[in-house]
Amino acid sequence: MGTVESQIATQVTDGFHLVIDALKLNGIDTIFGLPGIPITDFTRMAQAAGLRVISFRHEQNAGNAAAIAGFMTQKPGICLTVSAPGFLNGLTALANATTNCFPMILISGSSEREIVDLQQGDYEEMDQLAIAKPLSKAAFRVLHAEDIGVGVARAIRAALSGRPGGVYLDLPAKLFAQTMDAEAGKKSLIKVIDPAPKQIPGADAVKRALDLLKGAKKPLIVLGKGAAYAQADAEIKSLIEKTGIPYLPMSMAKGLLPDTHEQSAAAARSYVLPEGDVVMLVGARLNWLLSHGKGKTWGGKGHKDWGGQKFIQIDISPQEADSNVRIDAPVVGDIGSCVSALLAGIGSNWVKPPADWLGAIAERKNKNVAKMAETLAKDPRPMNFHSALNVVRDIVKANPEAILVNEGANALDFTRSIVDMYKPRKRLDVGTWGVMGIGMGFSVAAAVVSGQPVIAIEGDSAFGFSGMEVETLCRYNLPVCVVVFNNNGVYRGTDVNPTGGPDVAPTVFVKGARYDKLIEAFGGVGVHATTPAELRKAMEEAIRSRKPTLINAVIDETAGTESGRITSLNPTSGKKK
Ligand code: ADP
Ligand code: TZD
Repeated sequence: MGTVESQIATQVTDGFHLVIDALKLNGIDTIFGLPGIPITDFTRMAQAAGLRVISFRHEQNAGNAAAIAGFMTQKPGICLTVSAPGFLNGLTALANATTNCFPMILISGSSEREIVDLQQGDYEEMDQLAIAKPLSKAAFRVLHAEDIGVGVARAIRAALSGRPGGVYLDLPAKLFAQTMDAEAGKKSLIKVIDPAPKQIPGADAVKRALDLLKGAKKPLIVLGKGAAYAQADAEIKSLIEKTGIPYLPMSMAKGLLPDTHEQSAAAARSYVLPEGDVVMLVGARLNWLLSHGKGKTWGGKGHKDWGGQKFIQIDISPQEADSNVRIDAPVVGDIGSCVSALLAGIGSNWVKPPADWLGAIAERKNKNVAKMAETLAKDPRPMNFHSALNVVRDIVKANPEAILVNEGANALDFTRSIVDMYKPRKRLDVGTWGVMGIGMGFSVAAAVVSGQPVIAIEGDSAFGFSGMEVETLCRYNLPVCVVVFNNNGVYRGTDVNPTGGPDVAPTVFVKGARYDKLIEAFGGVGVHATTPAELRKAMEEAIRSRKPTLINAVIDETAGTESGRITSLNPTSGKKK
């Protein structure tokens, strides 16, 4: 190349580099994705530019990784996909991120605009922007290189501000190769200032909430995953301890305070929900996971009746209050600011809740804990959920920094109630949708983002949704210990085909499958464990060695119940046999 030509070359940038520069300028250091037309070179250039590019075997897993990275870091997790089918594969994760209030950006290449819009049949043709819109918090398309800075900035702001969510960014193939003057390109980029601005609650709203709390005889605090996301850990701990109010952690809020905390009412859940008179929700929605705030769970007579308790709701979304039942004291703002304002109002002479309320909770709790200890101490053959989880419980206790990923039905419900968490944001699970398939995507991201060991407790059905990513675990040599609770099927392995035909029942898998062999194909450690002692040894070794490990934990195939704890949500046939 001649001197003049090379000078010109150095003064030019293009779409590829502008997108990478825009992400880096905004502190993005990792991309989760899957290469192909039109983004293959983009992944190479991103890696060359120092971004960590984690490649997956299926876009849904890359998307789940991005979503949970967003939850863990308060930075939008980036998922990168190819056009149409790759985009659609990633879209489930984007919709799930929006549903769960996780900040994520799905960046997808797309095909030739003119051909797509005239529906002339391009390679991987699809109007992706239109399809993404109803499933995301916001969706943008960039057509010109000089707009990349604005496009990325808008995507980041939309993902992080207010209630976080999933954002779609459409980058047509032609954009990547567009060139522009390097200096002008640099100037066009935007470093987003204060992407998640504090939202201070109104003084009157705070006072209303405090007045209600002060008058309560049986107050209760419910911590949700919004409280975990907010990273206001010290303030929340202080609020709980200064008020002395018992609290319930929702699944992903476990560990915000150690589950062994004396004010945790988790082991007395079915007592405190109907009995409490003032309930303060902190980053938790009154959706199906809390029985919509009404019905028998809350002391109502029928399934639509209110229990009569009063609610305080702390949430960043001004539209959340009253979505299911009346909220008597909405406090709208970010959790850090809201909890700080409450703390300031509480002062130093707050009167703790009445002793009879605390005593009644302690009594139920102690009884339930003792009953559970008895069950956990049993050592049945074959191993069941309880005896296996007794091991997991000890391992997590000994390794409180480890991140626990969890999916399945029984494998989910039993793990949530048996395995105590000790630190914030260490439990990652199926979330608001109860979606299967988050397992390996969450595990990869958890290991990549935190560097800590990851333990994934997986139902055998749940594991199958993302199981191919064990290759990804091995490829990046991630310290992930996958434990497949293998009970030969969905929920359990005992259903039979009523016709007596050769097909097995719809919920049944190959009996005695050896999931441990899967990871061995890629150089990972596979272990077949049929007793708690074998499981314990294998988990200890996995944590110690930090080698990608898959333990096939054989569970009694009769042990599970239909849909775990939510069997009542199954419709029943009205037709008499
Ligand atoms: P869970 O499933 O644990 O009950 P949800 O996902 O239903 O939790 O609720 C989380 C709530 O937290 C959402 O309503 C969301 O708007 C809110 N939220 C998320 N981040 C923040 C924040 N930083 N400050 C205040 N509220 C938040
Ligand atoms: N598909 C998706 C995407 N999400 C779902 N939640 C389901 C299907 C339905 N489903 C559940 O709700 S749990 C579950 C399915 C298929 C698997 C349960 O079996 P498992 O766990 O082996 O994972 P247990 O421990 O045997 O119950």
